[in-house]
Amino acid sequence: MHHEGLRESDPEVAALVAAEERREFEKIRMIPSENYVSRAVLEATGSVFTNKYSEGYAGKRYYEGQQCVDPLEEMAIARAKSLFGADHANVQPYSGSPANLAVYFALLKPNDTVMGMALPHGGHLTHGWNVSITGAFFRSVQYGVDAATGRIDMDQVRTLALAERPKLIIAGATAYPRVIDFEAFRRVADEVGAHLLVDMAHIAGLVAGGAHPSPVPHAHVVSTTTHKTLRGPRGAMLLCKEAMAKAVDKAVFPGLQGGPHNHTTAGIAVALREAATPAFREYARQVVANARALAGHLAGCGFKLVSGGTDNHLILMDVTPRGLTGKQYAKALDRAGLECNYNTVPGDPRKPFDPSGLRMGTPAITSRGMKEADMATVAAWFNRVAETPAGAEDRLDAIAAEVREFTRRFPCPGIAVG
Ligand code: DSN
Repeated sequence: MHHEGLRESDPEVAALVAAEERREFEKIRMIPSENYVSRAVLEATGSVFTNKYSEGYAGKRYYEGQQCVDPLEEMAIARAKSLFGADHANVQPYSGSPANLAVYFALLKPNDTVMGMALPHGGHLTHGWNVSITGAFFRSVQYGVDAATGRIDMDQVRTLALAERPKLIIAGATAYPRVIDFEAFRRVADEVGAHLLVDMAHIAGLVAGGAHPSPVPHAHVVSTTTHKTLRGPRGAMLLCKEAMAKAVDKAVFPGLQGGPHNHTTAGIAVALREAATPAFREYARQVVANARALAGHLAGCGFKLVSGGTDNHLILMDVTPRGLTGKQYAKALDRAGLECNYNTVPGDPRKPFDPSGLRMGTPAITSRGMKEADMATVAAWFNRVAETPAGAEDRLDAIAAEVREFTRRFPCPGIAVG
């Protein structure tokens, strides 16, 4: 973008925006929850809808002047329902954590039992982890992955559910590289009389593009952020059956939030339209194909992959067998132009702030047009960084220069750096 107004009125912020554009252009961005949005999504999100207050829902607002917001929000809702085959959609949650909290508020009383995936096994803070409000105000029991396979074991999930009788079961993950069997989760939920919430934030774009089975037919409520594989602005949505619509809407507003971020709603509407195109289906397929190819090359270089590979957009590796910690390796990679994040691995003996693992994914690099053949090049850099002795910054800088040269071939959606 050109940002003339910003450059004129606030050159300091303009300089940081320009520097971030260059950074995003020059790096191989592989944090699996990040992406590049289109120019259209950026423009809608940066629009005058940011000026407007709209507490309430279309036709029932607490402010006048909703002539444009009401049709905008209704359009976003209609597109969300159509894309995911949902009965009802709420596009107002500010982001994933408030969206999940709204579901707790809609379906539970304080101290009710919830059962989600443990954070160190790939779950999310809001799935009942102890430092989160969802672990503090509710009685939380947690399932994990099987130690030998690195996969969710539905027999273990069922046994825990039968023993603990949760009112809400949460399926979905932030660091799980395998397909999740939502139908099996619903069977367990039905057996114990629980509601099923599926948090599909990481895989929403894959679901929209047909590259991962959809949770929508199985879950009572589905939550998702809109800015990961779905390639929209930072925001969230809740999808549910008609029977839960009123409770979900009431929990979001007035239960948890004030006015919706209408500029975000505009960006979400644009992203949902983009996600309904054949080009997006191809994108979702390519994200998974790239992740599989990359996983194969990394395993070939001797990296230890949790669960042995991937079915989706992300890869989780235990890097300690290579004599590294996750943090040390992530920092070295970032210096070399490869942006990932350190992460716990299931059963990690190390602390979350300096864990054993590295998490990476292909959503952003696939948005730039990288294909399976490019994954061999990327994996070779991962290997070279792993082999670089601590302190050899010059060698990391040399890799960063190669990465900069390589990324020039792949334009970034929404960024006009050349
Ligand atoms: N923080 C997100 C992630 O990086 O996976 C999850 O919400």
